[in-house]
Amino acid sequence: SPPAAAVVVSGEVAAAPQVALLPSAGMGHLTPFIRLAAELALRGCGVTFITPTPLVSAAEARHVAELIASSAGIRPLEFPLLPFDSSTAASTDPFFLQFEAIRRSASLLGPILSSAAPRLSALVCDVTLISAVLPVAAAIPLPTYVLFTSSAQMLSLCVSFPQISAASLPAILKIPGLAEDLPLRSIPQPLRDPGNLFTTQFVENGKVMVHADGIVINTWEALEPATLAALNTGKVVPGLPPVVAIGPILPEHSQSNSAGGGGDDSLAWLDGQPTGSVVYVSFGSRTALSPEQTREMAGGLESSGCRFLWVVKTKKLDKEEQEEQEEQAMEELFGDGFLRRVEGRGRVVKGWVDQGAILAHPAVGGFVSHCGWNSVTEAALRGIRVLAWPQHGDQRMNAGVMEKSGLGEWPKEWSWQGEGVLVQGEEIGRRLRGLMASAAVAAAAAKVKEETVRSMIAGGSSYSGLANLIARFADSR
Ligand code: UDP
Ligand code: G50
Repeated sequence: SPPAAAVVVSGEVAAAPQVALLPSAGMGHLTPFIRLAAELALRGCGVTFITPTPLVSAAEARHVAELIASSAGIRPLEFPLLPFDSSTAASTDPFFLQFEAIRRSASLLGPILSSAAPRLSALVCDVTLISAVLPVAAAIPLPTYVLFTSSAQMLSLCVSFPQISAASLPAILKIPGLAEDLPLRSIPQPLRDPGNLFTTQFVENGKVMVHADGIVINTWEALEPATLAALNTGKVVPGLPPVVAIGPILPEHSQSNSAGGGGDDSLAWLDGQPTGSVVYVSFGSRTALSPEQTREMAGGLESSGCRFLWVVKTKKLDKEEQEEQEEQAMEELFGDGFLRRVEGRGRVVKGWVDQGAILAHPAVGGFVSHCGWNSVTEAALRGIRVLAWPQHGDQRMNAGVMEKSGLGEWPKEWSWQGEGVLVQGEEIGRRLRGLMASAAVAAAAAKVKEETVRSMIAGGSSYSGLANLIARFADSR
């Protein structure tokens, strides 16, 4: 059906709100913005999608292009960035450097936003950019909402971290208002270094969250009830604006997410596998395992006896991966004869796959995941049990949320990046076999799915959350 031309706000018909969306770098940040754009357009909002250019990864460029081509209702707006010399920055991570490049270009946004036609009612800005963008939007003035692309648990750390001295972090962190302690080993690695670029940004962003008009978050009541309650009753930080849970932001309504899949025929392969039998293995869009750990992973999948679909990444950046010699000794990477021995029950792919469609396929029953937040939400939506193996960033905190929900298991002793310890293939195989054989986990995962779907349909908490948000956008005109 065509988008409604107007929304009803407390009995009156108001003009449709005009919302500008400003994502930052990386698929984990872009994906929820693309989904939110589609949802808002579907519910009658005018949507302007701002793209800071140039983008970091090929995947981002393809997905933005597909969004613009597919949705007539969404207006693209290019935001050309100032040149940024990253050679002296206190990080080498290409995504953190792009956060910084966008942040340093924020002043250019003023004229772009104030001259937008029709006149904007609100801006939704990625959390990684908020401290740089908020003053620019306030000067217009334009009501500004944060989209928090990770868990409520992570949001709690973000808003309370400025109060914790990064110079002397205790081994166990206590976040005000939260019952559970947070071991230092679970927070994003760069935060342990007060001089790291990510830490500087994180602290600045955390400080200004109280000044935003609202915080929109891609989680839902049933998944993180206590944390959301603590955030919304001032227990974590006093004076926080409303934290509106709208997740999981529906993948169905948006584009297929197949952009530039390069003819991957994993779905056809899944068609030939028994129901619930296949373990999908992926560490997301920006995480490569070391060659040694990749070999152990291969050993683990082989010894598990499970059917599997494994997306292998050897480089953090997809552009570098594309340049890599395709023949770069897959055999050498996995160990002699691996591909031959697992033929028929295992499939290894390189490059982009349509993860949303894979997790929705009836043949898929398990997911070895790094617990990027989008991946956790997508697994919950499908009731796919997860074996968590966080690698960096917010992933250990997300894994904790995932495990608490009952969706899966997290072997907490497994190492992550920077610890320099290999997880042995046999151990991986053992944990995976156990997870796939567990009727208890299967039942708990099915329950998570049920609660997740209920939150999204009419009358559900996230459905209402989005409706309330749109009403706020309309009010602020
Ligand atoms: N994704 C995908 N195909 C891939 C890799 C990733 O569709 O080959 C999607 C995945 O479904 C998710 C997003 O990209 O929506 C990755 O975000 P996440 O937060 O899970 O992890 P990140 O890549 O940021 O580490
Ligand atoms: C990347 C990462 C760690 C990490 C996140 C990443 C988050 C958490 C939210 O994207 O998204 C967040 C990030 C940056 C910031 C404020 C909040 O300045 O490696 O936690």
